[in-house]
Amino acid sequence: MTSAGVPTTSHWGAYLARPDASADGGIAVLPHPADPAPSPLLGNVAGALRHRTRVARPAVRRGWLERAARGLDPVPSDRRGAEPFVELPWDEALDLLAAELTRVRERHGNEAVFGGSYGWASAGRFHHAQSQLHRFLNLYGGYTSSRNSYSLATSLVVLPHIVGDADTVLRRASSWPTIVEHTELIVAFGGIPAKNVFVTPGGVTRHVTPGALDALARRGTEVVLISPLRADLPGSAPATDWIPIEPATDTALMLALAHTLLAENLYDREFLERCTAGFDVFERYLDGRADGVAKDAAWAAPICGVAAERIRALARRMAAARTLVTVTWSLQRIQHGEQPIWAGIALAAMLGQIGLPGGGFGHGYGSMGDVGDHGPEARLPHLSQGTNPVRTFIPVARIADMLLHPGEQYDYDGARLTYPDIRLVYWAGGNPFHHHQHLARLRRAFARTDTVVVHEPYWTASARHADFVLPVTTTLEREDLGGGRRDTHLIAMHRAADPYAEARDDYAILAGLADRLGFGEAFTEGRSAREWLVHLYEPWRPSVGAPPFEEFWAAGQFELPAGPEHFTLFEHFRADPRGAPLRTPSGRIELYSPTVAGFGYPDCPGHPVWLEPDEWHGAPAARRFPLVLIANQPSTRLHSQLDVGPVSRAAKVAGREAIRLHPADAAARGIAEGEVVRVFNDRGACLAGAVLTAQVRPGVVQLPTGAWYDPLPQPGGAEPLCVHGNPNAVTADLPSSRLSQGCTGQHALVQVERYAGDPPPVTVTAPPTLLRKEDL
Ligand SMILES: Nc1nc2c(c(=O)[nH]1)N[C@H]1C(S)=C(S)[C@@H](COP(=O)(O)OP(=O)(O)OC[C@H]3O[C@@H](n4cnc5c(=O)[nH]c(N)nc54)[C@H](O)[C@@H]3O)O[C@H]1N2
Ligand SMILES: Nc1nc2c(c(=O)[nH]1)N[C@H]1C(S)=C(S)[C@@H](COP(=O)(O)OP(=O)(O)OC[C@H]3O[C@@H](n4cnc5c(=O)[nH]c(N)nc54)[C@H](O)[C@@H]3O)O[C@H]1N2
Ligand SMILES: [Mo]
Repeated sequence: MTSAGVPTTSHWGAYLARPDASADGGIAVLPHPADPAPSPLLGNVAGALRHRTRVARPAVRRGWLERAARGLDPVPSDRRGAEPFVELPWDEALDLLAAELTRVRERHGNEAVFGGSYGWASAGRFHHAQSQLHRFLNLYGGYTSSRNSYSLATSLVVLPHIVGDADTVLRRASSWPTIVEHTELIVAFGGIPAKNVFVTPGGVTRHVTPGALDALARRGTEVVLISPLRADLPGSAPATDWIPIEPATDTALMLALAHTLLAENLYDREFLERCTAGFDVFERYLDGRADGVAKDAAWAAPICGVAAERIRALARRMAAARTLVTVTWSLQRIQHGEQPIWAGIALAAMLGQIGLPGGGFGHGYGSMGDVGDHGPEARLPHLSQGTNPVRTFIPVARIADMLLHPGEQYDYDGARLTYPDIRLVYWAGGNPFHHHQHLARLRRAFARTDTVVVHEPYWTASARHADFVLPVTTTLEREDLGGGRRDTHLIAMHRAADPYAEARDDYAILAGLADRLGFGEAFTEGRSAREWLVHLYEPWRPSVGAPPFEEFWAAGQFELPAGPEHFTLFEHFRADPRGAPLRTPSGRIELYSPTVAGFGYPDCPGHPVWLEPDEWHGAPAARRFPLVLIANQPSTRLHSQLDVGPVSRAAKVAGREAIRLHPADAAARGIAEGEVVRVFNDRGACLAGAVLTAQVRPGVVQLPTGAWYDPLPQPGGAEPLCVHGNPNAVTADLPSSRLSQGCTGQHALVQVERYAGDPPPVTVTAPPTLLRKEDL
């Protein structure tokens, strides 16, 4: 602990907080002294802590409460998100909710409760909202859950078929020090976006990627940036080449690079024979024997907007150097997102450098802070969630399909699943009205259920679309143990501020419900939150040689034992593919998977292929909606978190989220810098503030995710207009494929026009209308 403040952590890094009456929010925020590259996102914390959009008291949607007052059961309602809320004392709200949980379980069974509750919540090992909720719902008798993430669903499903598991690729990625030392050429599909690397689930104390990018620049390592956006590689990096590829066409480019290696005999046949399976099938597709079309550079050039000679030259450079092929996570967050992952691995396999220091394949450098980090791989203390007696689950991004189509069947990774009939949706620590696609459709989906419960510190769009909104504390208002993947420290998260208004910890809220439902003792095990911290810490500490709890707490942190600095993905497998096989059926890298082929999915055959998506320049819809929108991660916040914070607010243009467009596209539409524009397609529309830059490919516009959704009803049954700039107003709710059913929110076809007249005001920066019971 230092006099500078008390230690705490966040998904964007550890920091110190000090009460300071003169500062915004009454708190001063300082970077952790051990962090060489603190996140700019720290600047959102103080100004958001006491923002007027904090939820002050439990609140229930008026229409829901009125039925309850008349002794009627709740029913589906499209008034969700349109009605005022009534504030209630905690006891009344919890009594009502406990009764509703009992009704749903008795009438419809546990499967009717959707408790997937996807989302990032906050750092902290004990107060982790999803863990708390899942533990609660398991004791309640179970719930329909969700599987995988919006981040990575497609990779999580396809990687096991290609290389045996996803974890190795994600958690044992070649370390930055090894790359800095050995790599001569990085071919970065999606770039290495520096804006993203401050974030790691659970937080880190020492951010390593910014320093690694500087070191690459000093060494003069060549980096080829393949992205529609120049900003995906920091200016300091020696990007010998910016290849502003057409969005969604990376697979075609990868195939053409692979074809060039094949045609010019620049590939490593010995590696392919020793370490991969199915190259012969892939080869027949590449050279055109399979379908009559050679996937050569001339074929790819018009698809991906890169000249054929440039493709061939790049392939030759790759074969002549120690080359690392990296693919960001964004590339799999589109339709057929399996293909750039599979094709990227096939390309790296043909180069024959997988498992060699500085060579091979990487997934997520610049997507998440821990990819390439060589911090300790310690197992951190964690709260047991128990087991869920209900087996029903959905792939996470199928939420709206589930709510709209109960009883319908669908495919998933070789299985045939059925959507359950959900009557109650329970969310703690996520913002579906930020993270899901086609939000107007999600509104209709939420309208189909009886009751929606949301725990939130803030009046987010998801809170506004709920029936029960229960105010929760933020990390600064409670005590916890903090640490993330590859973190160097376990942080003693001290309380730095009193809970806002009547906010309670998720734990306390669920304990109150558990009491009413008769399993209070099983849920709390009789422990206070502080007692839980000791309970989680003490049995864990011998594994890392940490001191007793009181000592750790007073010190404010514990530095975990360091691990090796240098390691290379798949080094052991490469050295001895028989002795250290992969967990694929063949034990090798499967460039053709008989398992996937056996599923018979046209949208994900058994080897990497080029498949046209719906949302790209070549689609029929592009005639009406000619711009490809990239809806990527915001540089000014984590998703939708703290959108009301100063760093996020400062980047708004005309009060809306900034959309970047090429000056030529703007000129063609009469749009000037700083003007409000309307971004639209058949699925909806949003407003945004125009920023003109030649650093985006013409025909491409970029609007990051996370502006709080602010839907304004439109006349004539049109979809609502989000006046604030949430791109999920226009994205499509389409799965990546039948194999993985992943999120495809990264791309959407849109048109953009100048907004004529006075743009309607943003309303989400103030709370919704709140009534008292006496007002009813
Ligand atoms: N179009 C498009 N959409 C996307 C993406 C994309 O690329 N394009 N990316 C997707 C990705 S990768 C992701 S991971 C998702 C992210 O989607 P989410 O994880 O849902 O987004 P967050 O804004 O982090 O939501 C977390 C919510 O938890 C609340 N919260 C914080 N701490 C606590 C707590 O202690 N208790 C409780 N109860 N609540 C808390 C926050 O206020 C916030 O509202 O978005 C996805 N959506
Ligand atoms: N500041 C900040 N950092 C974050 C997050 C955040 O919300 N804020 N979220 C975190 C989370 S949960 C996740 S999952 C990761 C996500 O990590 P990613 O999914 O990798 O991140 P994105 O920013 O969505 O996309 C990275 C880049 O890919 C490029 N790109 C998009 N489409 C294409 C394409 O078709 N071809 C090529 N070649 N490039 C393309 C875009 O220009 C974009 O900037 O980020 C994490 N980091
Ligand atoms: Mo994510």
